[in-house]
Amino acid sequence: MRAVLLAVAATCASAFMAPSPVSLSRRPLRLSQSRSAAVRVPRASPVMMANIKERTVRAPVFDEVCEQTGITLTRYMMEVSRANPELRDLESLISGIQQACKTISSLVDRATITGMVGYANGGGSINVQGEEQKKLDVVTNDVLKRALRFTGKVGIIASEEEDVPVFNKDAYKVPGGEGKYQDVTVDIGSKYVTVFDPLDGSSNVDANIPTGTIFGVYEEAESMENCMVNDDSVEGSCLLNTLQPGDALVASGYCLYSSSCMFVFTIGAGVNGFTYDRSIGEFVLTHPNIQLPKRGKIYSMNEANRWDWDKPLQDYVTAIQTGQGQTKAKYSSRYIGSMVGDVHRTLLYGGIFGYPADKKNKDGKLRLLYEAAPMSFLMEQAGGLSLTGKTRIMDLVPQKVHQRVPFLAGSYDDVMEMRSYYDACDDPEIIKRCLARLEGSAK
Ligand code: AFP
Repeated sequence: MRAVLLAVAATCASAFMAPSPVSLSRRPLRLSQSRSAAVRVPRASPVMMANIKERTVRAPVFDEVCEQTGITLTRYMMEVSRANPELRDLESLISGIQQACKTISSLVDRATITGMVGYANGGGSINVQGEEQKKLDVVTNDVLKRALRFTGKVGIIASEEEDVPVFNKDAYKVPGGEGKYQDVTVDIGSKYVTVFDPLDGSSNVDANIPTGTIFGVYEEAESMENCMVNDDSVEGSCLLNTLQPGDALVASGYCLYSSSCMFVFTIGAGVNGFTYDRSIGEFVLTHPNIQLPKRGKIYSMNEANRWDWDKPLQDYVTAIQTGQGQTKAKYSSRYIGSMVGDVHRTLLYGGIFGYPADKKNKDGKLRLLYEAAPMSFLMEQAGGLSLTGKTRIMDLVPQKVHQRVPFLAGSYDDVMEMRSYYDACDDPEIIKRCLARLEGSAK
């Protein structure tokens, strides 16, 4: 088990001291080894922390490749489970997610033909975050829930479109069975907790702009038996099992619905990208071992919020726009407004993408559990870095399912350069926010 509490406490400590060097290892990634007495540790339960393990995942080996199909995602996962028997159950889980992605890809493709555009229920369907749900938000959530249920490996799900984490109770109802539940739903002893945003960027979908599904997979914690169907304590126990830090992720990834459909994911042994080949109905490995360039020339943020950003971030962006940053290059700007698309471009081209804190949204917009943490795992696995501004996102223990967090991620050197502006800043308000997040008192 990792001494993550020390790490999380340390990352903010350097708000009070000179910046320290960062070294990249698989995990844990430490931003600073020093600890300030002024920093208290977050309120983390044993359940939250129990699943942070040092894992050694063996990358699959492919002795022979079919010329017609290449390496499919299905075969990739077969080889993963051959090389790592302890990850056997992940094979069916990823298979369920890839199946859901194919279905969602088709739903998104055909939305204007089938009438699946616009708001759910003709408008007025609001999710727990106060956002109006699109028809596709509702349908894609259902598709993923069912696909995960069919794997038999997923106990709890937490979704952007669900108010609280659930044992997927509704999904277990027998169709037409008047509220009856199916008997065999989850294999005992092989349950995972899955978090997801079924259709991120859905406000863009009617305009044919890229969207995506984001997912993260955690191992169940020991106390999971309490989180059973028809158990009164279901909610509290499910919640406890779901609030795990990014460092406990077993797998994470996204599916991008764009000019082609891509499945990009990590199981902690690098990042691999698969493109959907509709002619054979399979995702095929097209982007093996994605490595983020150490530096990029692109920044990607919603600049309409610029005047409300933290001063250090404003100064950093001004520097890279005007060629006064560390590289002396003038950076270019790209912003889709769909996180999966913006992260995908950043993974391939480098640079920095973010949704930072601003005066109105002190914790930014993106959600820690099912957006920021899974994407941070990918960024780090591809050699990049992902911070709130100062703090490593993978260290943060979520206090709420839909908790928001500032997110600034991408090329290692670019993100470190951005951080140096925060390191040099002694604004008490920024330091207070940083500490609150680490202590777990942030909303
Ligand atoms: P929607 O899912 O409501 O379209 O929001 C998308 C998103 O959460 C994320 O994908 C984007 O990075 C971010 O919002 C864009 O937000 P702004 O429109 O405020 O720039």
